Amino acid sequence: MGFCLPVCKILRRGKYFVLLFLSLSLLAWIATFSGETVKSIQLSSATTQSLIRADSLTDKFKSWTATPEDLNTPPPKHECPQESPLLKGAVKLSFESSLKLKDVETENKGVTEGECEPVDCKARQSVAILIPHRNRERHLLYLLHHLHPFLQRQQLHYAIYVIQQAGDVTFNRAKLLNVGYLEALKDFSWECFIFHDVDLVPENDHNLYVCDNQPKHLVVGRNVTGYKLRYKGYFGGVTAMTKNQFLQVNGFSNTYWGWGGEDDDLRIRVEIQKMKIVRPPADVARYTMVFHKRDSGNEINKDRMRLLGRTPQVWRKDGLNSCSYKTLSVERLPLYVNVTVDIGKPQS
Ligand code: UD2
Ligand code: MN
Repeated sequence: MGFCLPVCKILRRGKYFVLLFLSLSLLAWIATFSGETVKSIQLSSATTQSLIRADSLTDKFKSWTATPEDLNTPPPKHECPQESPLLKGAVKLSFESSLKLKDVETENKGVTEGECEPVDCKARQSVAILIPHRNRERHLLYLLHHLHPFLQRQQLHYAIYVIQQAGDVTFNRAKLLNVGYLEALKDFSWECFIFHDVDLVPENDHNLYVCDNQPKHLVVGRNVTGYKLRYKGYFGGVTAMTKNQFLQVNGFSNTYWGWGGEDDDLRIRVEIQKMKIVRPPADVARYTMVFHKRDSGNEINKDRMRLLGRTPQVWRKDGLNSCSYKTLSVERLPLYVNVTVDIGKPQS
């Protein structure tokens, strides 16, 4: 017994310790478990809310994590003035035989892949210039040389498209212009189109390459015709039509192979739609036509009068909506987009 007393005391106290330890563990476990439950309940309701607020949170997050570039983004540009302060009026044109494509590229460093826009204001119109072309390289060079600075002085957003007819089948200016319209719209939603002969160089930058609420004929006079309008309904050389005006007339006819008639056909389409051709004043709508002879492969179209007679009957199904062609290449050169197409051949 003398030995048992202290040992039994320790054992009895130990029992309390064990009990105390067990109850503390139980309390700790209950506390942890209930904490998790509360947390998971809170989380599930928060998930719904966080879904709802996801957008605004993303925005906030973006603003917190904005990079220095974002912060340096310039404010939106103001619209360019109604009349560009850069216009010079009548300019002296030069046609140097020594001119090289490289020179014109160097003079137009602000142009990328034929496209340019004003640096410090927002252009009033986005304009695609469409040039039908085959074997007139020299003329194209002179035109690019004058047209790029001319369009920049007018503070336009513009791009130049050259549509090359592949092969040596008879030339079809009108169909190439339809192709140009369709191809250019794949790049950008141009609101205005200028259909432009390769050999006509504008002499006065007040002749604005923008569209009006009516189709516009820009060539009142040429050096070769004593700067006189050829005839009242004349609609050849350079014309400006909005995307919708051109769509409304179903574009050009595709059936004029060889020289002549296609410009009058377009005028008939415009008249059928009750639109009225407008022209800038004669003293600004002046052009120099680079001298040329009739090209081989573009002989006079003897069928043109017959074709013009049936325009009112066929315009709905002959035009943009029936223009079939095969694009052979689209080259994005520094000064223009070069679209080479196979447009087929006349149907005999
Ligand atoms: C007039 C019209 C033109 C068109 C043509 C009849 C004017 C100022 N122009 O031009 O718009 O109606 O008669 O089709 O009235 N081309 C080539 N390679 C060729 C053939 C033609 O690139 O082998 C292109 C080039 O863009 C040229 C245009 O087609 O400027 C019109 O051909 P043109 O210059 O031989 O005809 P032209 O001066 O009588
Ligand atoms: Mn010509």
